[in-house]
Amino acid sequence: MRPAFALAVTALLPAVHGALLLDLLAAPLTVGNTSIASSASRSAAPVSISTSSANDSVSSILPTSSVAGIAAVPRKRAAIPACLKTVELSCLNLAANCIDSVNAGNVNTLWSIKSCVAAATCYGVGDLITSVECQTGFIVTNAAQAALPTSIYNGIVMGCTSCAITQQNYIDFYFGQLTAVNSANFPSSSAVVKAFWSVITTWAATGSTVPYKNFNDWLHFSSFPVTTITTTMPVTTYTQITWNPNPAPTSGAVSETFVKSNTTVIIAIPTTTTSVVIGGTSITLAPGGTPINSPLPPGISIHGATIPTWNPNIIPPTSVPSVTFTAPPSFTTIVAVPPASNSPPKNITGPPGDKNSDGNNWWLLLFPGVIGGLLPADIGIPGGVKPTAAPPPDWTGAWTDPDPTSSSMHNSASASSSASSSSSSCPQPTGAYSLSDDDENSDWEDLGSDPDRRRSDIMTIAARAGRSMSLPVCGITEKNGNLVINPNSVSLTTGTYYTIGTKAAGGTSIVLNPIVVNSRPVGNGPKTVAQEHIFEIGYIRQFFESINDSGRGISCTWILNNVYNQAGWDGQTWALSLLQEIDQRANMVWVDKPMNQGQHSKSNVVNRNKATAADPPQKENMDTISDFTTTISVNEIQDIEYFIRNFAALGTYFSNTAGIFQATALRVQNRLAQITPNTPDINLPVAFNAWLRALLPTYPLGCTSRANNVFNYYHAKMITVANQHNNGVVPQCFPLFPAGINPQSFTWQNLLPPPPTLPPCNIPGTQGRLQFGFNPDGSPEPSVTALRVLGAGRSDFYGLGTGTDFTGPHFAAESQPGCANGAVHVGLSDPTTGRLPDVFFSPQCNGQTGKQTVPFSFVLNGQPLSCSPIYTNQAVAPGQPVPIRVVCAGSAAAAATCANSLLSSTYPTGHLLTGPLTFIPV
Ligand SMILES: *[C@@H]1O[C@H](CO)[C@@H](O)[C@H](O)[C@H]1NC(C)=O
Ligand SMILES: *[C@@H]1O[C@H](CO)[C@@H](O)[C@H](O)[C@H]1NC(C)=O
Ligand SMILES: *[C@@H]1O[C@H](CO)[C@@H](O)[C@H](O)[C@H]1NC(C)=O
Ligand SMILES: *[C@@H]1O[C@H](CO)[C@@H](O)[C@H](O)[C@H]1NC(C)=O
Ligand SMILES: CC(=O)N[C@H]1CO[C@H](CO)[C@@H](O)[C@@H]1O
Repeated sequence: MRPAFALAVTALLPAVHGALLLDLLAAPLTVGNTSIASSASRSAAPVSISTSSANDSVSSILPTSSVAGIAAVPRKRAAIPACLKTVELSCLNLAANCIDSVNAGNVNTLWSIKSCVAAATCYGVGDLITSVECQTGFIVTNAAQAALPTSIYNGIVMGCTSCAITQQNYIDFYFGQLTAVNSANFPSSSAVVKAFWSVITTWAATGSTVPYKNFNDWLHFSSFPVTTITTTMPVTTYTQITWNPNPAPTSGAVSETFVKSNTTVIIAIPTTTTSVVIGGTSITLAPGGTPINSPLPPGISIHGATIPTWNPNIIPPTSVPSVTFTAPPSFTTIVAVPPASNSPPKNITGPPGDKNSDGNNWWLLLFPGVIGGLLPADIGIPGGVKPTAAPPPDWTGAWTDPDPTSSSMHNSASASSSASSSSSSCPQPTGAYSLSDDDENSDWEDLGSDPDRRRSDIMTIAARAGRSMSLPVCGITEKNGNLVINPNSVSLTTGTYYTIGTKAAGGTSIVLNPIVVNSRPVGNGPKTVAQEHIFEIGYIRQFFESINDSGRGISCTWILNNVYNQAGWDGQTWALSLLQEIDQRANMVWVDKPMNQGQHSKSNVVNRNKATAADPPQKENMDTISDFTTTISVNEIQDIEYFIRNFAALGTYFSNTAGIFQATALRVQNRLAQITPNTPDINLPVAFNAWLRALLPTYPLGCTSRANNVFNYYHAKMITVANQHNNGVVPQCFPLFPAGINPQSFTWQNLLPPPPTLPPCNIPGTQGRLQFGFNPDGSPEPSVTALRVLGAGRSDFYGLGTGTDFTGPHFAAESQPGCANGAVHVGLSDPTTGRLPDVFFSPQCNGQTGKQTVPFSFVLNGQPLSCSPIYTNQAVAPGQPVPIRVVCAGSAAAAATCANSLLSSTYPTGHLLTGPLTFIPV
């Protein structure tokens, strides 16, 4: 070993002023006119991101009138129980009324809503805002809230504007608000309310009373929202109960008397299924004596039997301490269940004007949580079960639904559902397509990602630039204000429009046509055609979530330090570069909404939701089909058929856009290949390709099984509706119903970019030294300074250099003066001082992974080089390391010829090093 002669690669860089290429010393600075390679072949040049012109998406981004079918537009609706914390019940009623009352227009003027002010005092300001956020999906902050209006303050202090709030003022206000919201629960004692007030006076520290300024401060600063919970309105579930409308003998009766004109038949109450003949007519009786299978024949009566009455009440969830009652548009009351069988029932009053079928607007809640009396028809109980009636099995003849509203209850919010068409001819499909999203797809990217247009509802809170990308598992969220946002608005104008034709054309076709258009097509009407990213922005999130899982152990710290917060070759973060690789016109098409990401069928496949036969895509909308005649139902059925046809064509859509998907995935993969992490924990482009290779095979079956599930569910629903309302007949107006579908599949392999052929060992981020070979005395000749394996943006080789990434000094080549045989000189070059052809690094891993001491090749223009390093024996100064000049060529013989000629002409006291170039990780 001769450590004194070992080479300090980087140490020499500054010493050789202006050098472009260092062997370990000195290539003259201006190497110009090299014959090695075309300088255009430099693959490591920063990639400029082409963006569309900044103004062409404006029209599609401005908030416009309400957009049918965009689920994120919050609707005014009754309080969602899951958005409320558990708290004293009078307070809970105030909080429920408050969040009932919030909408897009008043989300930043909460303190202009009296019930919100009252609720804040008992529920906490921050927790109330959290509940508002949960209810509305808005981002809400204390700071954005307008001041408490003096009109409300005046009401609290009984008109004495300059007075501070006294405890008695507060108690009066609190009880006044409970009365105003029609609370079913009041505090058990005034001590409860005094305790609420005491918390406020302690905070304000203004004595026993609190002036306006301090109370207003309390509303703004006393506490802040905690992590937002988001939830969706629990859907009332429905249970079918078979309904036999025939009279039944009273309980305890021992005989049953049938009368038909002058004939009377008396039998003992049967204990088995029995037939009885009255005046020539046969009736079948169930055990207990109730006639079954068909209506009691005309002219026959059963003395003393009781005609059953249908109880349409929703059945509250069992074993709950309180029951929530809601009514559209904004009525919520939460009522404690009476604690014991001898407790008095709770008498609940519905919203003003609401009446049940007895003409009352009150009902009772009895122990242990059952309803007494009749609920008005529009009252809902979240988590409750709504019974619907169905004819008993084997029933023939007339059957009347005892509660015809129940099967159309699902439409409860739309009061206009009674517009009916009495025409017996088939209703023509209308142009509008208006199925709403499946809830699971609506906010799948934390309000970022792939929306056709930005969410206009958010813009009242914070104006936003282009599309964005989140990674909630690592805290990259809208709420945290650190979404990755494309500053450029990218909008498709001229592009391909994929469509199976309009809904109005009807029919059963699932032929997908690509049509080139110059701007957003009309499709099925305004806002029914979206510009979609074929390769979704959300895949970046899915990929990083997958490598952040416990199995792989890549931490958020790693992901943030090396990707999300790390500047890349062009100075912007890698995360933004990845977003911009996707958010490009080349990756966008026009497509009808039913096919679109963020809306319908493709979302279900990409998000891997709605995957079962019992819960197929658009289940909630299909559940609302209630008849074959009302305009609402007919339009809905036609929408469903159109949706199913689009779903059946989804495989073809994937297939036709596979090239776009693959090219975009490849851009992402190559961009990941540019990254040099601080530590070599994962090979990003390789992991990305493997992740896609595991994901994409789920897509073909994801398309066909969901399409079949949704059709089958639709088919069954249509039969149910026919049995209930149309004597079992589905009108021949819905062509897909009898025709069925044959969903299309596709070849997932066409979407997958070629896997990188990168060496499996010594991946980017690995540090180490070189060993140039052996001296004649057998001693190895290593480099002194550590080098780093670099992501070079290629799918085949890495870079090797001394910087933190490939924009820093790394190996490059120039022609070797004095050698006519095409040999090159390989050394370190700083790309910022000049451009030379890159030399890449190819360790011979022999199947091994991790850090490995292995031979390697330098690679130029895709060809491995043979090298013949020269120990020059010419230190720049006494005591300094001796430079090694690495001479390489396409063959070992050519390299040796050149090296020997240099040795005799330039380095007479030097010698050649023999043996392989070896990389030694540290
Ligand atoms: C490169 O070659 C061109 C013509 O071949 C010559 O004019 C120029 O001076 C050369 N530059 C250097 C740095 O040798
Ligand atoms: C967009 O910008 C171009 C050039 O700046 C201009 O000609 C065009 O009218 C603009 N389009 C819109 C919709 O403003
Ligand atoms: C019952 O009335 C029918 C005619 O309605 C008659 O033919 C029959 O004889 C009557 N039977 C008795 C027992 O009176
Ligand atoms: C419930 O209250 C209403 C008035 O709010 C009253 O008319 C009704 O009789 C009460 N019902 C019972 C059972 O107490
Ligand atoms: C889903 C998952 O495993 N997430 C992990 C991501 O990494 C952080 C640590 O940085 C973990 O806390 C998360 O659990």
